[in-house]
Amino acid sequence: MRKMERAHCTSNDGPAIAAQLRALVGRKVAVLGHVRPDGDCIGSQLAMTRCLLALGADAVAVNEHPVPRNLKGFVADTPFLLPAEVADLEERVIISVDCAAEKRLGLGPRARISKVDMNIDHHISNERFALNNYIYADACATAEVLGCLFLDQKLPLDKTSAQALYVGISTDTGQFRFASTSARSFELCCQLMELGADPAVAARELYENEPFSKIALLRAFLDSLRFEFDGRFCVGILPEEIWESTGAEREQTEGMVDYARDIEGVQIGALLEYRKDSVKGSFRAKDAAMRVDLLAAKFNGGGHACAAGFNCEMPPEQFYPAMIVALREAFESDSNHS
Ligand SMILES: [Mn+2]
Repeated sequence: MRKMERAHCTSNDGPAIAAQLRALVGRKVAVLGHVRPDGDCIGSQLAMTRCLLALGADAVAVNEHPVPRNLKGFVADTPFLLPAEVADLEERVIISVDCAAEKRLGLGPRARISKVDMNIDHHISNERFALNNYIYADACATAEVLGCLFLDQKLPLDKTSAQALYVGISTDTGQFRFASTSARSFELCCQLMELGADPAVAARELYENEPFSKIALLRAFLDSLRFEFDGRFCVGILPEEIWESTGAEREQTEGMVDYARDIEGVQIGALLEYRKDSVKGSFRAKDAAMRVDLLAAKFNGGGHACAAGFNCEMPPEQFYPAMIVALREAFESDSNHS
């Protein structure tokens, strides 16, 4: 295996991390991710678990929630288990990947573990809840951290892991579009391809295998789009009855809000899920200056400057006017600054 040519996040810590992983030979290990796992979480858990198995550890990947349907095809023979399926979770060395806060490990795993031994992540907000914390906010994905580490330290990285790490990087960078995408990300993906990663196969699994219920949900969302503030804000609304009429699952709203944000002239896009007495939603901005995290915070939510979500105990007919008031403040302070 080639070494990475470019200096990167784990250049300094790599030998120490590798030594800790190699010392797990013969030990029982659980590799945890975060609740509602995404491509980077599953890809990172998968590669870490397979690496440890190849080193001779008894490793399993454990998640509060099952592997999402569009990621199942990448798992192959990797042991992904729910907490209830791991009788000896209490006895295992715990490694968490891609998880920014201890509570994001989920109630199931947290009820069974007393400490986290190693925490590897790329979220700047990581709460450093483990005994050993390796956080690299300059990496586009946890999969990038692990890919660089495994290649540099000559740790086991098979074809299944190469594909899963590629999936983690391509999904966490919005298919190599976000500002976090670096020359190093591409250099790593080049090496992952040499190890057997296949972007076309990955894309087919990820994006070209959608259940029709998801497209029906998207159609309803697009039909509902409306504009406020002279086209600077675009919002789509999913009513409570939509789940029954389309047969869609709630997790299938993933990525839908982007359609509202992506429209020419729109600065903030939103997706609202109306329930009887509450509203769940997400905001997306093109520019971090819009600070949609502060907007979401007004409705019991939070997140990043460009991407935030909330779950607000307020009936929809009260919520909408309250949201308009909050947006007016956001847009007014934006025009003052520009
Ligand atoms: Mn990630």
